[in-house]
Amino acid sequence: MHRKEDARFVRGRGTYVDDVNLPGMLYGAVLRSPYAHARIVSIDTSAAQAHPRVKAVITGQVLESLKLAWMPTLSYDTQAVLATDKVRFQGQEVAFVVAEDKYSARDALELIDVEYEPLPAVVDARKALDPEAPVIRDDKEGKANNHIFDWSAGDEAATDAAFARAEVVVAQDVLYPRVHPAPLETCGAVADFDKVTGKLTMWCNTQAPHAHRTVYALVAGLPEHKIRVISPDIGGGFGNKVPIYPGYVCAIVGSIVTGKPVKWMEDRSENLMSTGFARDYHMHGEVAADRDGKIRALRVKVIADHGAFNGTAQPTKFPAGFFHVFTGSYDMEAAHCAVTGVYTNKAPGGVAYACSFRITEAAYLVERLIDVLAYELKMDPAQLRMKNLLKPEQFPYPSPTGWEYDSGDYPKALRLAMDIAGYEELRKQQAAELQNWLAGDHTGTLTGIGISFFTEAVGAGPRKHMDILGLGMADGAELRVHPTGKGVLRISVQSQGQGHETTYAQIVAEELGIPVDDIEVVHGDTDQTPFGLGTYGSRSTPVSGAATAVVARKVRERAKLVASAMLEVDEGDLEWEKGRWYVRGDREQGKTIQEIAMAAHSSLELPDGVEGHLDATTVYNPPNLTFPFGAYICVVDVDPGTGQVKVRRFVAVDDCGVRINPTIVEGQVHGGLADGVGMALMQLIAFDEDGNCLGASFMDYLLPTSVECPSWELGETVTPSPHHPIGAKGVGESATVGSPAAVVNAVMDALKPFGVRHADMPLTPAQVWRAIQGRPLRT
Ligand code: MCN
Ligand code: CUN
Repeated sequence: MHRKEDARFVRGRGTYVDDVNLPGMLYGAVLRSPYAHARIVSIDTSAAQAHPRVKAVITGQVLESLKLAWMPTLSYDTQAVLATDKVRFQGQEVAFVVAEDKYSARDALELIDVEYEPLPAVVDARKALDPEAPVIRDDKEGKANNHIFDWSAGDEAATDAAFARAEVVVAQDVLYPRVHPAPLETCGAVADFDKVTGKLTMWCNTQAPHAHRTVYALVAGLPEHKIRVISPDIGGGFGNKVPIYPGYVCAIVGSIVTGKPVKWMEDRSENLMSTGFARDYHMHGEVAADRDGKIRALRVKVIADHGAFNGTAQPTKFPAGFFHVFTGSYDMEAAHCAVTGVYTNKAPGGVAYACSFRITEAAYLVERLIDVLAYELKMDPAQLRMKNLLKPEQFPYPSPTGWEYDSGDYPKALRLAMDIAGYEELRKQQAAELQNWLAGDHTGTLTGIGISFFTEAVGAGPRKHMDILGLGMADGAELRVHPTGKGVLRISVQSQGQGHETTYAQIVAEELGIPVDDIEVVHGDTDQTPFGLGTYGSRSTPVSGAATAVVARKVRERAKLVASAMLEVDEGDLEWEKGRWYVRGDREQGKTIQEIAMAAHSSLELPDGVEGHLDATTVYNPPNLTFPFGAYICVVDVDPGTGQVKVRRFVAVDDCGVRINPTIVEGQVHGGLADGVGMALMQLIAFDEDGNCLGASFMDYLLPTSVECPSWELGETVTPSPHHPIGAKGVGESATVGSPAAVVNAVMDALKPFGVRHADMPLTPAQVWRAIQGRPLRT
């Protein structure tokens, strides 16, 4: 089925935040710090105030008087809305100008005179805890270093014992560098505070409207029922639109101060420089194994760069997100990871870009380690994986770090990917090609074949274990069937391009037999939808998708009672088939869901205790996460002369359980694969030693295009989730989680004859070329 929402998108009729224009609306612009670390000596706003079209200039000092200079982050830290004492990263918000048009607002920024006293910056996370490192967060009482948290998972003693016994131990430092989700639409908001009603309406492209509303209520002290957050069409989120940014708060304050609606939209550089980035994990991984390749244990130490404010969004109990699924898809005795989070003079964030709460980092690490082990043991990486993959009969599988994988058939997925790729044949071609190279024919490129196998944990989450800022992660859903049999579904999650208006209508259609075009999905408006924590961590299908199936089943049960009154039979005598209840043994005697809907609203006398109308509500608290998985194979051509990498082929076999809309799933996978190729080969938010951001435009921060992407070759297996009402697992981040390792493994495979075991992403031509310099080709 085609996506319903595309009817407006392909006609250019979507409504994005920047399309919201209110009468009398003013425009805001943010003055940002040119320094990564500096003390603010003074701020003179008088010239800006005097600009004829400027309506307000807000500084940290103004906010301080309103007790709004600092706001809580989603990780129980604090973040400056506008800097008061110091600036702590380049691009940090220093002042906010509100003017009659956006050009005047920008012009007025240049009239603000800020005197800074530059301080040394902490750029390398691995040096953040050095005793001589400047202290970034001296706003926190008694804080004398840049330490945020230490967190660990797994059994350390058992892991150490397994390492002590091991025949083979290999270690590898692996960096997952800082990247940025870079959605095409940048972040923005229109805040409209009505002084008469005391109601704040906030149009803003957030992925989590309800969570934002609650946080605004807590921060600004506004009553929650007087806040309406509307998240209209969104041009891509990828996790970038989960946090609350200072710009949003400034827009709200601007509206309160001026009494007019205030619009704030970032430009591209502001988005890349100051909003939620992703990754920045410095990982040291070790694997213990037998000489025949049987893995015994994994041990990992991580330094996590969280930037200047700990603004990541992850369930409270898990400061490193779900990184502790780093044992991946493999069977082993023991595992342990220790993660240390540190402050640096960089933009805050850390959990974004289809991260699955840090599973991207975890999957990349373990898949690199497996290849490093294969390199040392001189084993084929596919064989090594097959030897260690979990077996179907091990599910539900309790992992050494505390997860319970719900279902899977891993060897089948890997075998299918190998068959689609023609793996054995590829290896033969590669060997022949290498012989030519060794014989002196250096005219062509070198083939590399890379495999990755990933397991994700998505659908946060069981309320018992998971909350964000104390808010449990259950999702509400409401379904109302009108008298004529048309339905409205209201859900708490919000689409940034994933096609929710289609897929959730499909779930209702499947459960009730109402045509999919007769169901409207309402989302993204806190006044119109039930509470829920929003879209991220591929949780919509596992949580809100389940809520949708459950609420539709409740309506079906209600319809049964109405049908029993209509047919004058006992409800126990009714059978369901898609779209109607009928009398068991007499198929002719039945009522369609549309007939039942009309009757439910009519004068028909209903049995005692049965309410009229046809609707239901539910709150779904998932019993467990869902564990999608996949097997990816990438084939690259590497030119040793230039370091250029071309992705020749990419095979992706995904298993996300039952697929609601196969086309949308394929689209999700295509997008994620492009993301993975981009991260592996070209994307990087880099900094110089003073903390200047070097990646703040699309000239420097390279996104992949169709030119760099091959024609994806997809395959699928279907292992339903046993605990999800329709057996579906999330898929929105799978390909981004799984694909970088396949690309990097492929490039390393091509470089193996040069004796190269590992090089860090992004594998730009320069990075690849450097890795092989001074290394003669050998077998
Ligand atoms: N789906 C399906 N069958 C399944 C699983 C999913 O048909 N078994 C469909 C779903 O119904 C939904 C889509 O696939 O329409 C993605 O579902 P899901 O995996 O539940 O992920 P979410 O809807 O929660 O989306 C979030 C996820 C995340 S966290 C990021 S980051 C990301 C991603 O989605 N950001 C995206 N994909 C994106 N796609 C677009 N176009 N834009 C983004 O910003
Ligand atoms: Cu981590 S990026 Mo998605 O969960 O919105």
